[in-house]
Amino acid sequence: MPDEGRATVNTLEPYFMPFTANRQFKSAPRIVVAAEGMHYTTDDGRRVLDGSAGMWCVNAGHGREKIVRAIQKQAASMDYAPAFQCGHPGAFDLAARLATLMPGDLDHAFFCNSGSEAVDTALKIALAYHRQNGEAARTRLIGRERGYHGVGFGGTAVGGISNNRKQFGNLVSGVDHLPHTHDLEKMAFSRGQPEWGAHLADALESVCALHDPSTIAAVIVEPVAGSTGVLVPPKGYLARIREICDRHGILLILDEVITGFGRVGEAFAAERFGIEPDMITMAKGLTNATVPMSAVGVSKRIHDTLMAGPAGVELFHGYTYSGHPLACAAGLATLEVYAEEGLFERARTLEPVWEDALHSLRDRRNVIDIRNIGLMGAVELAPRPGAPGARAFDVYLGCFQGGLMTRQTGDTIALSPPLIITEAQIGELADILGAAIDAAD
Ligand code: PXG
Repeated sequence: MPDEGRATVNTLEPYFMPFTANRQFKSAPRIVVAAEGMHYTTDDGRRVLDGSAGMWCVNAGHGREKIVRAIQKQAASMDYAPAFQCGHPGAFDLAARLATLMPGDLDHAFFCNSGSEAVDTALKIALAYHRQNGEAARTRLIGRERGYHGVGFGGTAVGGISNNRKQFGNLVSGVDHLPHTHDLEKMAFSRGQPEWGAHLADALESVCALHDPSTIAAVIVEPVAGSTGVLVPPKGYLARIREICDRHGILLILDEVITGFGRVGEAFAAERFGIEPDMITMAKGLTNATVPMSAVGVSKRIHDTLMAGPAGVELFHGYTYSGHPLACAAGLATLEVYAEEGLFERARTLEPVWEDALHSLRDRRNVIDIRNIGLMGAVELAPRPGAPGARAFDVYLGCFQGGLMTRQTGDTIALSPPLIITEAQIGELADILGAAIDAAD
């Protein structure tokens, strides 16, 4: 093992860990110290197969030399450039590159640093767009139950995961939610998109009728709801959401923080599902998670509307680190790796193998659903009576001990390996997961 893999932790206490049971973790920590290709190395020298691409973000696998070198070169030549009233080539180049990848008339990119920032930015752009159009009453934002849109005020408010909301009260007024699309009775063990459920999109018509569409600025949904446990959209559902938005002048924001960059076999899920959003939020795979970066893809129509405003700054919004030079260098190199290695296509090619491997776990104890699309998947377990999430957490721990990194959300184990995974590694992943499910009572 290289020297840098021998890092140790001297004290655990001062680090207040995010989305983690701090007390539980610190009583039995899981520390990783190195990563290469499809594997992490733990502090006790074990190799762990990465079944979750970090947290849905390391799409090209770990330690990619081209990306590492691009970051090193950029850090050595210009570490930082002011983001406001000043530019550097990387930001323009990366925006131009993204414009060629994005669907429909999305042809501009606004850079931020996290998915949460991208979501809050997109929501603010929606408000600014309507105001500029003379429709200042359009302030209502519509999310969906079980949606995850990060942890900013806007993203938490439109998000629909109860645990993420209940500590914080009412964050933003004028928010409503569509119903989620998951129904175990109607769609358990669907392979790919469920046949049932397109009509659930009609709830948006009811929301429009309730509030009057002239008060609604935007609808934001994940094409495939990731964090909540991989809810694949029913066939026809997203197209119906698009139609209803169009009918009422409502902007449609697709949150592709997880689904972007090949996760479902195309640059963006919008393409896979055949719909054209007005904005796309993206992050994670944009830089292969090497340097924090996110972006909002903005349509020509929205951009042109804002550019037609009064002279001067068109959008009073931005971050010190918008378009950070290191992130741009990482992003450009990452997009080259995806293209050179055909990783988006690879996800599509591997999808049937992935699907079969996951669904082979169908008859294991306590498995009540398996869902998949692209190289995303989830195995849902029956909750232990009176202890929601406990069984899946034991499976998560069992996988980690058995040499597999997964994500646990509620009673679901979620999976999203790097797109470089081999067929043999898909088999290995299913074996370790199956054994962990068997071992959990
Ligand atoms: N939108 C979506 C759809 C996301 O999945 C965010 C926004 C926020 O991104 P940031 O970069 O602010 O975290 C996300 C993030 C998990 C998990 O395992 C998912 C996310 C983050 C961490 C863990 O479910 N998604």
